[in-house]
Amino acid sequence: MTALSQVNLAHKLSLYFVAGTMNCQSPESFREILLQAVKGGITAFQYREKGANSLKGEKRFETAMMAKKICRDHGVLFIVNDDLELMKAVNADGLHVGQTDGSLAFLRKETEGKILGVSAHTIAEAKDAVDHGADYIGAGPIYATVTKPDAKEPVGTGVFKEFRTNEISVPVVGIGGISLVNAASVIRVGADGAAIISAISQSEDPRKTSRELLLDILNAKRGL
Ligand code: 3NM
Repeated sequence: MTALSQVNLAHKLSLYFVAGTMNCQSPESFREILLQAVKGGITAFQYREKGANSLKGEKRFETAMMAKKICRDHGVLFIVNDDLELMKAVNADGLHVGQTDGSLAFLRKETEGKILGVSAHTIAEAKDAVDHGADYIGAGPIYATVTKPDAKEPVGTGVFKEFRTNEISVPVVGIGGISLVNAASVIRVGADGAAIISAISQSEDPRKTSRELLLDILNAKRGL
């Protein structure tokens, strides 16, 4: 990826909503929540259909297609979590994988021309991901989270500075426990974006929350 497109990607990852139907009150409410989040100004969306009560097969495919259309209609980046076949089937903008989701060398080859994001909890994992051609890193959990049952211990906000001083040059987004309370601080300490599940999916007003998150994040990026 060129330096210029890295700057663009860092901007497109500013407010990164992550969700599957199981993160919403019902599978039916998923569409409305995504639509509201998009109207509120999310810049990227990751379709993460995972764990208990997640959709499989045709329903999963149809939901991904619907989500992609909403994102494309509004210029929002559309990334699929940990499902290479689904990413290809819906022609998403990219794939996001964790540390146990397969060989990065293989995944990088299979996602040629697409964005590849990798979750990293340590500097060694982040370096390995960049060495394998990851386009961005998801660092977390930054704060404690109840959304991911198998989440590791929080790494804290020092991780962004640590990654930068260790030559991680690709954009880095924080994930885990990020909400209106702390999104700006995550940016101020060096994150390029905030990846968020519950603060948007569980909000009483996902559009308003997304709008407020975006303003906080963009202001923090401008040093305001
Ligand atoms: N990945 P919330 S933490 C999906 O540490 C995910 O890699 C994490 O949910 C990681 O915004 C997490 O509700 C859950 O805290 C984020």
